[in-house]
Amino acid sequence: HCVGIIGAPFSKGQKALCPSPGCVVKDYGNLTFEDIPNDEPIGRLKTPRAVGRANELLAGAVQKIKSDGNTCVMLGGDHSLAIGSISGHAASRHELSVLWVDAHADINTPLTTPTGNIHGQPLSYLIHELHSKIPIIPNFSWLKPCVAAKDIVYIGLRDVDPEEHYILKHLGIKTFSMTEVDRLGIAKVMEQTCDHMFSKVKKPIHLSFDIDALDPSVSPATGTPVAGGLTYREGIYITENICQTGLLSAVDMVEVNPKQGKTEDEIKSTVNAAVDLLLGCFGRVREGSHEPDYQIP
Ligand code: DIR
Ligand code: MN
Ligand code: MN
Ligand code: MN
Repeated sequence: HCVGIIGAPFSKGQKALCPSPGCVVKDYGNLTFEDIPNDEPIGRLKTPRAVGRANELLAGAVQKIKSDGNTCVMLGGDHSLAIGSISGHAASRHELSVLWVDAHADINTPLTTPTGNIHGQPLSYLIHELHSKIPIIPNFSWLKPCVAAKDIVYIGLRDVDPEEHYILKHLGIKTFSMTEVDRLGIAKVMEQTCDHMFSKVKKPIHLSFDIDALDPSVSPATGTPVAGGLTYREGIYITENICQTGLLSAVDMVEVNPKQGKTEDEIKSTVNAAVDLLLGCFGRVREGSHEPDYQIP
């Protein structure tokens, strides 16, 4: 099978990486997002038209990669891009499981958002159960909710707004905050994540990985770092484990932002972590590996 990579250098809702895993990689290039003049806020929502248009473009690109039969890797860009990535993925697959690895819940609605930033809202636009809470927004008319609350699992939460916390509880969404990671350890968290995702039918998995899920000591070059995050090893364990399910169908790697790095080392560490997480998604294992036909010379 082949991995299709799409670059989405877009940051209005809040670098291209080149992994070389043991699989075929097809580069679908970078999307170009035109500027939208006079993109005035609507209520608190910032740059809604640009975000809507960018996600419409991205949804089409992801749908194409999936219809080509490839696993899709979307390199962001901020997490508002999950709106297009998950929509495009869902358009070619009946139902998805979404694993959201993030310090934040990103489930504010346009009415609950404290900041107006759409990177804090993508899940509310995507979840069937919240459909009635989403107002009409210009350039979002193409969007239809496509995931069920029961098909979402979070790992890494540690900065959740009160309104978001209510929504998570109200919809009964499965969450493993950093408290559960501390209590259970990452191996049990992944066991329970898989139990939850595979309780009925085995749906394709959409992994939406916000690099700020990792501790800022590992990935400082990101817009909204939060102390007390996943270690590098916990992050890699998540990706190795998801790879093993054989159901990984699309990955977002988002909020990697070299411009937020204070030093070259901060940027390197962040990008390096993102690359290693992606390699984990596509079969790199820490025990090492070899070709099936290898012989000792
Ligand atoms: C906050 C912060 N909950 C918001 N969210 C962030 O803006 O909705 N998401 N930083 O990445
Ligand atoms: Mn996020
Ligand atoms: Mn985040
Ligand atoms: Mn974000």
